[in-house]
Amino acid sequence: MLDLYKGDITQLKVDAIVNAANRTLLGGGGVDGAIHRAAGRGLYEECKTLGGCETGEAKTTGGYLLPAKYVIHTVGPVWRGGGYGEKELLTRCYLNSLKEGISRGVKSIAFPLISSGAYGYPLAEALEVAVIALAENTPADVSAILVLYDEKTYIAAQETLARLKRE
Ligand code: AR6
Repeated sequence: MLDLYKGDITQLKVDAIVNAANRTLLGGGGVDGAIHRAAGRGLYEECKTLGGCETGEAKTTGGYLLPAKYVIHTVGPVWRGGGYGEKELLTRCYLNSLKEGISRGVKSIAFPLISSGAYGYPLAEALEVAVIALAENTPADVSAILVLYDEKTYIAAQETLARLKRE
C-alpha cells in the first residue's frame, strides 16, 4: 500500500522514517538535518558507530526523540545527467530501505523524495522512481508513505501516481 503525505517527515508517528543521508551518515542539510535536529544527540552518537553507508544501501538506527521508532538511513545518488546508473541506485535506496524495515517488523514506513534536493535528481524522474519502487514492492500488510515537503511536489506526486495507475 502506498499513500502520499504533504509535510514534515519528522512529525510522523510511524514505525520508521527513511533519511536521505550522505555516505558519512553524520548529518547534513535538508531532510537529514531536520531528522538529526528532531531526534537529538543520541541519533548522531549511534550514526558514528555505523561506519558510513554506500550509495543505494540502507542502515537502521533508533528514532530517539522522534515519534518514529526507527530511522532507516539511505544514500541516494547524486544526479550526473542520468547516464551513471542513477535510476538503478535510486531504486535500490527504496528497496533496501523497505527490506531494512520489513526485517524489523515495521508496518508503517515513511520516505522522503530521496535525491531530489541537494543531490539534484530531476523532480519528475525522482517521483517516478519512488512511486514505482514503492507501489510494486511494498507488502500488502505494510503501509508505505511518500512524504512530499511542499505543495508543488505533492501535486506532482499525485499526478504521477494517478498516471501510473492508468498505465
Ligand atoms: N520532511 C520531508 N521532506 C523534506 C524535509 C522534511 N523535513 N526537508 C526537506 N525535504 P534533500 P537529497 C525534502 O536535499 O537530495 C543532505 O545534506 C526536500 O524538499 O534533503 O537526497 C544530506 O546529508 C527534497 O524534496 O536530500 C546529503 O548530503 C527531499 O526532501 C544530501 O543532502 C530530499 O532533499 C542528500 O540530498
